[in-house]
Amino acid sequence: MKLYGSIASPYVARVVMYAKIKGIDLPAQETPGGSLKSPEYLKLNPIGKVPALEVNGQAFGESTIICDYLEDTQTAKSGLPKDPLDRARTRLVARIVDLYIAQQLGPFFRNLNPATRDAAAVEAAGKELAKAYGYAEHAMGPGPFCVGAAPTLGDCALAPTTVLVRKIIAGGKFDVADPVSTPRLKAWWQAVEGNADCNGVLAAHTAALEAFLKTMAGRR
Ligand SMILES: N[C@@H](CCC(=O)N[C@@H](CS)C(=O)NCC(=O)O)C(=O)O
Repeated sequence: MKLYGSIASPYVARVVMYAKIKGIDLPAQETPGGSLKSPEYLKLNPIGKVPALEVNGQAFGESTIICDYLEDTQTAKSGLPKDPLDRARTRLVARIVDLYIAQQLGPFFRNLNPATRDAAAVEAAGKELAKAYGYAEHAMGPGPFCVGAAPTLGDCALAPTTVLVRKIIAGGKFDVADPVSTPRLKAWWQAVEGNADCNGVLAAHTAALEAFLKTMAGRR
C-alpha cells in the first residue's frame, strides 16, 4: 500500500491520522512524476488531487474513501465507534468538514493579500465558517473526542483542517475568531492534542504546512 501526497495537506493528514489510530504506520510519499499533475500520477488518479492510495498497482483518491478502505481491509483495530448512531455522528463531522468548512476556505486563500482583498467575500466566508463549526459541534457526541473517549474518523478530518484554519485564517491575517472557542470544541482540541496518535500527525502536518506557507510567501 502506498499513500501519495504531502502531509501539509489536511486531507493527506486525515488518512495518515486515521491509519495511526488504527495502529498502522502509513507515511505519505511523493506523487509519481513529482507533481499532482504529472502524467504518471494522473494515470493513477485522474482527479489530480492528493491523497491517493495505491494498492497492487491500482489507485484511488478521496481521503474518506481511503479511510473507508483502510476500515474494510485493516480490521484489527477500528477507527469508528461501535454504536451505529455514534458512527453516524463521527462520519457526519467528517462530511461537515468537506461540505461546509472546506468550502469556506477558498475566499481566504484567494484574498491573502490585504491590498487586493475582496472584504465582502472574506466577511461572508468568515460568517459561514463560524456556522460550519457550529454544525460540527452539533454533530459531535459525548466527548471529549468527536464521539467518546477515543479519536475516530471525525477527529481525523476536523483536526488537520482546524490546524489550517487557525494558522492561515484565524491567526491574525483576517478578522476571524478562533473556531476553537466554545467549551465543547476547547475540550475536543485538548483531547486531540493530548492523544499520542493524533498529536504526532498534527505536529508533522503543522511543520509541513508552515514550510509550504514560507515557500508561497517567498514566491509572492
Ligand atoms: N475531496 C478531496 C480533496 C482533496 C484536495 O483538495 N486536495 C488538495 C490538497 S489539500 C489538492 O490536491 N489540490 C490540488 C488541486 O486542486 O489541483 C479529498 O477528500 O481527498
